[in-house]
Amino acid sequence: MIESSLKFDPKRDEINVLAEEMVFLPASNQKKLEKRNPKVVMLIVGLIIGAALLSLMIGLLVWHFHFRPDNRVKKMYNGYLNITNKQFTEELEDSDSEEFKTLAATVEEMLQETYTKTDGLAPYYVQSTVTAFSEGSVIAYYWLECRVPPEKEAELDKAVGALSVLSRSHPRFFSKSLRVNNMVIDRADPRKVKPPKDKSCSYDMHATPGTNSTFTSPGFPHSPYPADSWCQWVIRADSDHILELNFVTFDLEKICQNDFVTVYDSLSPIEKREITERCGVYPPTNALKLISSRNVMLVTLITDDNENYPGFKAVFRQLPKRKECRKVLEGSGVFSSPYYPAYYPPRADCTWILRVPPSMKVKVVFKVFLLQELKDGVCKDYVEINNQRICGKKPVLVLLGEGNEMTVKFHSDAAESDRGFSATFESYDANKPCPDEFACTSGRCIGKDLVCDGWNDCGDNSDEINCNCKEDQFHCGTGLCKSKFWMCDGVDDCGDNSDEESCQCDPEDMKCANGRCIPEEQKCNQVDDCGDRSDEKDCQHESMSVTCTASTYKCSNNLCIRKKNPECDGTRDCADGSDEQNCSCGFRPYKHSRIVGGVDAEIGEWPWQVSLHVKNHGNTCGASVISNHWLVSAAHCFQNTFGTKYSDPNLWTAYLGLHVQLELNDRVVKRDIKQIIVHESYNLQTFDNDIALLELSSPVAFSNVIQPICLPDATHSFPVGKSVWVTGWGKLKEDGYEAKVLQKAELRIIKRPICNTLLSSTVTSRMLCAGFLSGGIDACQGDSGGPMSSVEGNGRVFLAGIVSWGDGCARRNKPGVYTKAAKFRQWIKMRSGV
Ligand code: 4AZ
Repeated sequence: MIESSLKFDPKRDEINVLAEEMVFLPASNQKKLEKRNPKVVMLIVGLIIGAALLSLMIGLLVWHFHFRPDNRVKKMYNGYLNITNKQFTEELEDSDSEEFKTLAATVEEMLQETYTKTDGLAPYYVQSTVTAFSEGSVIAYYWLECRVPPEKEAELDKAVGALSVLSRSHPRFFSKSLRVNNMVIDRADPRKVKPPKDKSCSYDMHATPGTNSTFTSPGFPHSPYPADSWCQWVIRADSDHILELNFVTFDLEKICQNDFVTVYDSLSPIEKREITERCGVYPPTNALKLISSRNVMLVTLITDDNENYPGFKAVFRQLPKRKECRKVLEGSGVFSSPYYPAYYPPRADCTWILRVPPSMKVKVVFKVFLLQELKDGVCKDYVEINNQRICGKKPVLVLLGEGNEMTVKFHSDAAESDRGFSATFESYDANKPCPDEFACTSGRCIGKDLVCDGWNDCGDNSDEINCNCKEDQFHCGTGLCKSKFWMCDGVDDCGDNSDEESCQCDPEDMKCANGRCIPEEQKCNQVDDCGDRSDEKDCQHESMSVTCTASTYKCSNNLCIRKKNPECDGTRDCADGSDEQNCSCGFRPYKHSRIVGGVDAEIGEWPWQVSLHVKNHGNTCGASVISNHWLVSAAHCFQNTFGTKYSDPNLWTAYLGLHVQLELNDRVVKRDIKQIIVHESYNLQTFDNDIALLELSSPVAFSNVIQPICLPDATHSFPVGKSVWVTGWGKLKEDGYEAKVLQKAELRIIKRPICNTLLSSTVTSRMLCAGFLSGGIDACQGDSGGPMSSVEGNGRVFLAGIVSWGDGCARRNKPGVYTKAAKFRQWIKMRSGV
């Protein structure tokens, strides 16, 4: 030891080295150097390396502990667990109470113990925070915070996931005083993470028995909700109760990534217990009404930094929890998913035993059917009949039982609920399933007069097969009989195109390679209208400028493009972008229910619909909003008669945003008419040019229920066979009463030559014909002047026509006639500036 220290005196050697280096030796001194003891040299070099290594290590340590950026990311998880050896007390609802704090501390300690001993989680564990308790025995809701290097995130997710599964089967919690039997934990959606102790927009509420309680988003209804907010409402009911939450007003931004409300069937914002996540605007006719499975609910509102909307108003109440959802129903009756028409609660199971007399069989008709389905057709929530599960969205669904008893089961899982179902059941005689009616294979019963009439009334075509075609019918290759009027109309009515082959095409039509005729304007529209693609061959690029013709779209720079209906379709087709200008139209702010059928419109479904009242006479005509102070209607509404001067603007009042006649709520806007401009060439004998413009006394503000409809360009085509909607408060029958609630009907555009054959007067090129030859669906008196709305691919709605005339209403083979709006685009622009 001593020897080495003698040999190794760093100070002395250092000085020597320095002294040595200070002497710049000539090359001849080389030998003298080499003669030095090599051991000493080695020592010196080692010493230098050692010192360098030491300082490097110190540096690294200092950097590591003081300066190194922490690349670990914060990860939050939400969870809850059941504590079986504690009883819930009211004090546990209050996070400031001593009881809450004591139990929270015990649970947090237990979680810390557990998580810091869990493989894959322990190194990243930061803390657990209990946020709430609820009954059952006691459920504790908490956040788990971890910090993890990004590359280990997946590993951590896996460890937490495994823990959740493990703990359910083998309770394994490290606690002396708590017994825990269930734990659910899931990674928190990063958008929904909020520091658990932040109470700046956090509310706790308890339902008051027997009354409704209300809460609103911040500022509602006086100001929009704040930007970048994160709010939560904890709602509770008494034990053995559930909650019903009804958003009576719901008006949020349309893009759910930005602003959204989430409702949970839990007090943790945990995805596995999410009842629904919503944004947009819901009309009162499609209000969101949600039900919890237990006595708690959590509502969160998360908003981003721009576009803030009015928000919501919610009403909630508690309802006694049903012990059992099982019923035996006899004879006939109605039944529905729990709490229908509210969304069904999560985790519900119901059974209905339907019984009819022994000689009969059970028939069930689902009128509304909306149950959550997983993507691949697998059911999440379902109705089960005879071991067969049914889910998704169904039109009217008829099910025939095999015997006089049928068991219908309903099941919903823990998350994502939907509207549910409403059904009726009755008995049927297997030998005579439809007394005095025709029995479809689908189980439906239809009037005998609808059999072999060329219309698929059964839904499965069973009323249209094995028919002897009548004189005025065409025999399709498929065996169906179709009205000869449908031959060569550009629509495949037979299903095998046989009604569209070997046609003599009209001059304005194009003949396809397969013999079919299609309107010339359907050529090169990127849709295979011919069925053999021959109409889409040899097409120039649609946005390329072409020579202007009557059917090409003219951009503002006077160049023409080939693309059909390019206005406001979301694609910039004109080089100057003019096809996408002035597109604040044809938009429906409200989200509508997915329940189809029905004839009553929903509130805000047709926000351009106007009711024109003749003073003291109620609804007389319809009209459409085209700007904030112009309406378009039919000229014949303003034609003077011997008794009345209908052309006098003072006679009229316009109601905008109206849904039910005479129900003038705060959404409805009433305006006098400043001037009426009837088309100069309106022909009161032929109804040609049946169009008029109405200027409002003062402009209106657009709202959820008042919006302008898009006016089609002169070249816009609404092809034969296209489905369109007609709306109004007109007569419900030719000799009947006018409607109170706005009505809607879906029609099909019919080829003009067919209409000319069928109708008493001439259908000019400024008219459109639409309806059903079977009759039953049509516009009628009082609907005149109202819109025929066409929903285009991107959801935008265009004014295809204006209700004009017909031979009576809804008669067989008497379709309705409409003013072709596209023909008057220039005229509207010229006379109103719109
Ligand atoms: C009318 O009198 C009227 N079926 C409007 C439309 C139709 C018939 C009559 C179409 O205003």
